[in-house]
Amino acid sequence: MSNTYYITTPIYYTNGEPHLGHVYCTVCTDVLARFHRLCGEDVHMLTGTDEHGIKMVKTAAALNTEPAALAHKNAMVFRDVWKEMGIINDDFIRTTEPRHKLSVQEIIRRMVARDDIYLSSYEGWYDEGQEEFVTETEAKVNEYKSAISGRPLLRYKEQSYFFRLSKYVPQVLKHIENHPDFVQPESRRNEVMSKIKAGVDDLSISRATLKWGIPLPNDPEHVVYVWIDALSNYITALGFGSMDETLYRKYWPGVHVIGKEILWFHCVYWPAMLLSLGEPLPKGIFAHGWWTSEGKKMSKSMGNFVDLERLRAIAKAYSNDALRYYMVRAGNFGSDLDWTEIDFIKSFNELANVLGNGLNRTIKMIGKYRDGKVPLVQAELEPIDRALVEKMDALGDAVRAAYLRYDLQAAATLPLELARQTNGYIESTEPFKLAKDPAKAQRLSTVLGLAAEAIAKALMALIPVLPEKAIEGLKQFNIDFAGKSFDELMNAKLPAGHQLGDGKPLFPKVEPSKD
Ligand code: ME8
Repeated sequence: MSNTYYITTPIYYTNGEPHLGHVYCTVCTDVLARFHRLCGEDVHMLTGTDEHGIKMVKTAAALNTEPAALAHKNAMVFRDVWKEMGIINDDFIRTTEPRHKLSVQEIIRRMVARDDIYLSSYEGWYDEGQEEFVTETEAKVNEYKSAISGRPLLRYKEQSYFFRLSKYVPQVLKHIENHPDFVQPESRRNEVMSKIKAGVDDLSISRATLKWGIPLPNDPEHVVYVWIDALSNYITALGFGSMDETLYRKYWPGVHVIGKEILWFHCVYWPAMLLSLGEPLPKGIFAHGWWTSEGKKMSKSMGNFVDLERLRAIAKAYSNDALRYYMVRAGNFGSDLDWTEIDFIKSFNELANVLGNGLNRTIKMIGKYRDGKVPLVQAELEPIDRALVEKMDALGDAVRAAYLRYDLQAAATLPLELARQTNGYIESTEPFKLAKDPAKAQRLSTVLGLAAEAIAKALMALIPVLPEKAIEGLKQFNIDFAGKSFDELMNAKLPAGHQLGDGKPLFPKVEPSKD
């Protein structure tokens, strides 16, 4: 079985800077990538920027600049912010790069050679915010406004090349039906299937009235429709259609993590394009939900927009990992979510009081009562010990299963539950009292040994979600995690006599900011 794992985010539009939605999607993708990396898989994670299309042209004009300049400026912000936030993307693709453009042209050439592209004319509705053609029925339902932004749809009438989408749609539908995991969550899969069954026309894939895009190889007066250009990124970044297809051969097919509003493009257009090319379909497409902020749609005019500046300030004050944890735990991966300042603070306090405190008191007590050396757990266990052991022994499998079903929320909260149980265990077993009675020395060793092991397990299981803090915590345990797989870590025992490092608060208290 292949040991590779290819995972992608959408490539984001460069008409603005990254915001909460972009950061959320990239963080979740990074969490999944880190988990698979930790399992020893050869992971390749891709993100990047989608720089063409009418939206870019219009935004640039409004800002009195050129699309290329605007794209470059924002692409650099996206690229740098992922570094700043500790995202490990193996590549960053920009649709204005020659490697992408050449490969897209090759893709079109192959589709033309298959007779899957023909010249005709398009007359219909277009949602410029979404860069999406909208059918008359959908347009009417939404009163000729965008279903996403609410802005009026535009009427387009122009000559255009078309892709024979309808030819491939039955095959796409069959694939979705035969592969229940292809589109997740299930509610989204059902949504796509019913929309397909309602009928799908061929797709206009070129624009003659737009200059900002990739020229069609067979007719350079036209540029490639931005979604055909953008979707191709998942394989152009791997060198598809170039002189060197090594990465493509190695990593494709992959898993696409996207937001629910771009499901249709990924589940219908993209598989149909791949079928036309005779290439394998993606392994899976996972659509996550949308964020609102303080109960309302995020909007700059409403003042509830969670922009980059806000996210940076939070990460600076509370750490990148506190932000990651909040986002992953805020709701089920796949459901809509709501950002609130109060919930963020609650989630930070959970990290500090449950995980940080569990770690700190364990290290401190072992320092105080056992010279910082992990004590020997006695063979004879009491029911309360056994309950803790059961929980820690089950953690690895439970977390793995959660990741494999894309349940990132459970993957993040299960280790916290173990830490919570450990705190309760310490409170019930009262090691500070045991320490006063020399006859209870062995009991104290068991309690401290088990508490240490449980907290260490919780930290190990949290590495994908809290890459900085989990490792900082493991360093306090003096555990060398480098090169160890998830299974090895989850099965590791802290040997008696193992010398712990110094304890210090993992999530220090943050003074409320004055502004
Ligand atoms: O659609 N809540 O780019 P984009 C959650 N270029 N996620 C959100 C969000 C919100 N409020 N807002 C945005 C595009 N996102 C195309 C993609 S891919 C071949 C081309 C996230 O800049 C979510 O993941 O509009 C969504 O799919 C993505 O940002 C869209 O980013």
